[in-house]
This record gives sequence, C-alpha cells and structure tokens, in this order.
Amino acid sequence: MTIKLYSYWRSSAAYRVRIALNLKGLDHEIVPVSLLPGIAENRQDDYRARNPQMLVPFLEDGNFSTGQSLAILEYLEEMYPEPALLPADAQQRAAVRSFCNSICCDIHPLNNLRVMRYLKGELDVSDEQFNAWYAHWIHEGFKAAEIVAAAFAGEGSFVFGDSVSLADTCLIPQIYNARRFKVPLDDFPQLIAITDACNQLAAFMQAAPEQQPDSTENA
Ligand SMILES: N[C@@H](CCC(=O)N[C@@H](CS)C(=O)NCC(=O)O)C(=O)O
Repeated sequence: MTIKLYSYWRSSAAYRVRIALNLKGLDHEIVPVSLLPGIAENRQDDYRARNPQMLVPFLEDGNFSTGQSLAILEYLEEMYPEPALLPADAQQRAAVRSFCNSICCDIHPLNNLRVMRYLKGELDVSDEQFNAWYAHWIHEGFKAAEIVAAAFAGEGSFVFGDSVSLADTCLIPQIYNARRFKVPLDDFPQLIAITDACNQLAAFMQAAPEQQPDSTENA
C-alpha cells in the first residue's frame, strides 16, 4: 500500500519528512495541501476530519495515520529501519534526538506560519520587528547547533559525522527557512557546509520545496 504524505511545498515540517521518505527509498505519494490564505485547504472539513490539528505534514500508511513530523520520522524509522537514520547506540540516538528537538521544538514553533500571522495580524508588529523576531530565534537555536555540529566536523559531512541522520533531515529545512527570510548565516559555517553536502544528495534535492508538485517557485 502506498504511503501518502499530506504536504505543503514550503512547509519545513513536511520537508523533514519528505527527506526521510526519500532517504529510505519508500514509495510514496505527495498530496499537496495549500496553506495559502483564502485557500487554506488544511482548515477545510475533509482535512480536519483527517487531522484535527489542521497542520501539515500528515502521514497515511495503510490503515495507520499520524501527524507531527517528529512522530512521523520516528514511525518511519521503526517501521522501515533501513537505512537507519538513528544510530544504534542509545546515547548517540539521544544526541541526534536532542539536536532534532532543538530545531523542531525550540526554533520552528516560534517562527511558523500561524505565529507569523498572529504577530503581523493581531499584534500588528512592523516588518522590521517581525524580521528581528524571526532572526533572533534562528540565531539562538543555530548558535548551539553550530557547536554540536562543529564537534563532528573532522568526522564526515553530516551533523553527526559520516552518517546522514534525522539531525540532517531537521537541519536542512530550517536553513531553507532562514535563507527564505534572509537571516544572515555567516556565524554558522559548519551548518552551511553540512547543508551544502546534504543538498548534493538526490534524497535532499528531490525533497526541496521548489521540486514539489505544488511549488509556485518556478511557475
Ligand atoms: N510541530 C508540528 C508543526 C507543524 C506545522 O506547524 N505545520 C505548519 C507548516 S510548517 C502548518 O501546517 N501550518 C498551517 C497553519 O498554521 O494554518 C510538526 O512538527 O509537524
């Protein structure tokens, strides 16, 4: 049975899962869900019935379904363990999960679409204030991520050395977001080197926002 991923091209949470599906070589269908104001397919009844949180990504695998990108990544890892995206050693696994959480729990939620809309809409913050908010949380998170990744710099091209892991699937979409909002990344040379290495791999290239069926980037 084909795996279905409900996704929006610019959703970095969905981008994490797209990378993992590709790295694992899993046959899957991308089902685009528009998050654009005025369309908001994620808020329509049929999508809400599927995912009451009304967010992407959302994964269906046969009769099973779940939302939340980290839960999806862990599910894929347990159901389809090869190639492994978590190390065999429990302590190393904890380190990878910690890195993932630092991005997915401590950066992304502060800068995601509904937070941005609330800041600009209800709170009426200026573009300048908004950009400062956005860059602040990226910088706070990336300062720590750079130190973690730099410790493995001599050991390979990825966050944790020579094996691609869930850490890379979480980092690269967050770098995409930072670049999209023109956040200076000069202080994070190791994160950029990792991003360049990952983006040479077909699994990452094919998961990129501009490669998605609903992308308007090249329209
Ligand atoms: N913690 C969730 C975050 C998911 C999330 O925020 N998705 C955004 C796109 S990146 C979304 O669906 N936003 C729609 C909305 O806020 O209406 C995860 O990791 O899956």
